Amino acid sequence: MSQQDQRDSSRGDGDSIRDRFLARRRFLMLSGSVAGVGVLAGCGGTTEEGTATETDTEAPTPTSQPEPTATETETETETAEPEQPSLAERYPGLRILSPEPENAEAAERATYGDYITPREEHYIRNHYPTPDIEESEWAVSLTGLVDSEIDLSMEEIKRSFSTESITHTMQCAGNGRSYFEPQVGGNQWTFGAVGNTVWTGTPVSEILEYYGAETSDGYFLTVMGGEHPEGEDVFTRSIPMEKVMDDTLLAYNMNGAPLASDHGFPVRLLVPGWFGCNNIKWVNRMHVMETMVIGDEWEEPGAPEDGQRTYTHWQQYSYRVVPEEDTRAEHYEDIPVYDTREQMERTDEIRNAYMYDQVEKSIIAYPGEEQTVTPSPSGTIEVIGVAWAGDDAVESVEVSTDGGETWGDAEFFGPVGEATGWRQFRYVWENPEPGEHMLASRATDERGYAQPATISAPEDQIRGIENDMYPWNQGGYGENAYESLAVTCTVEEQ
Ligand SMILES: Nc1nc2c(c(=O)[nH]1)N[C@H]1C(S)=C(S)[C@@H](COP(=O)(O)O)O[C@H]1N2
Ligand SMILES: [Mo]
Repeated sequence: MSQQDQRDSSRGDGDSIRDRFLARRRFLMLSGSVAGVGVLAGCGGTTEEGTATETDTEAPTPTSQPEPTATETETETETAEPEQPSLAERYPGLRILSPEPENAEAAERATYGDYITPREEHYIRNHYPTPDIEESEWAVSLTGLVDSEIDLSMEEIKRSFSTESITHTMQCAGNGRSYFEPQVGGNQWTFGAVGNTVWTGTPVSEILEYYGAETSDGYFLTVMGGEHPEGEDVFTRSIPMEKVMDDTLLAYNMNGAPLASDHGFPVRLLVPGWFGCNNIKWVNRMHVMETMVIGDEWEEPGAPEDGQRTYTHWQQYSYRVVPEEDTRAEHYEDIPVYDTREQMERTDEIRNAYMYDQVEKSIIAYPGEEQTVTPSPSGTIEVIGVAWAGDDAVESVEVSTDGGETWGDAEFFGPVGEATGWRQFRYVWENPEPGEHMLASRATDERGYAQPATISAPEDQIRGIENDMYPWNQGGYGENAYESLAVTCTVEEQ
């Protein structure tokens, strides 16, 4: 069955939830009571039917939009939409990289002094404008290797299955990209595209089991976002079934509150411990399959123009460790190991690692960059920060107060949650000398993998972490060298 046929068959039955939504929407339209109906989705992930359609005038406009129907235009002019506060007004703790699409990171290192990152300080990474979605109109379709293809309403997702919470350190794979030399393209994230929050939602495993999906190891759940403007690649990731069945959620709640639109309202995928890109926002389709999305079948259907990669772009071309010498990443149907660090150890089998499970990393929150600090009455300075290693636990953190020459052990403090949330650390710096110092932190995970010192040069052409160097790569992904996050501070005379 081709992908197109599968989509068509998922729309075929006369009384699907989607049909009921359409009927209700039509009714509301006719009765004139529809006000700012959000994106009409649950459309089996098609690109032919508009997704990011009705945005108000203040909201970012997609680069290309489907023609609005007469009815929609009338409805829009009749309804005065309330003005949306700007990104900066909504998130005072963020440094804005681009207002449209919204990209912003934590502005201060002080964000990394707390266990839970408040919403106002959690980074935002969008490839396309944030869609304006009406929860009651939204559906997530389940297609592919399942007993019956269906559309799930938000009500069913929330109420028909169990509810679970998990702490997850989410980091954009591009965090630290600005430290690559020579510079690579894309948003120049420094340290701030990472945050630790509590996510609540439905275990995807329960949904898959209930609808008779193929859930054996080796299969994939390909998950798609519904916000791409017409003609743009669908934000799609293929998540290995082992991980899906282990702890992946369809999350609708962040830090105990409903998701903000920017973070994926009404529902996003939450892949604990894995790089941000896997955590698809505004999910509208989940497709069970034997391989990752790859090849023509996933590029042509629905591709409005030549050169469009539709479903494969964000899985196969982007989010890969591509050294200077490669023209592009090698595409695979499956790989023998998913952990990103382990992929980078097996570069004979996996030429360009995929950004899945996050690599070990840490950041100092205090003292901050260029900060002048005064020792305590007993003559010490407490260095604090956080460390994480994807879905592996952090084993230890060391701190250097002389730019990496010598190291001392830090100790953990603060709440202990799942391994997928970060750990807070403190290091008591005894008898700091007045003057300037360079501080660094180095995390080691439970498998013994430690942060390297530096980023390699492109000429090194390395594909994994070698000789204490993180591989320079064309996309600037996965950076975790401790020197790039070192802070310079000045100790004052007591
Ligand atoms: N549909 C969709 N999902 C998406 C993205 C996107 O652009 N579209 N960006 C991804 C990337 S690259 C990251 S790092 C995280 C960011 O999540 P946040 O904005 O909630 O921090 O969302 C991921 N999910
Ligand atoms: Mo990202």
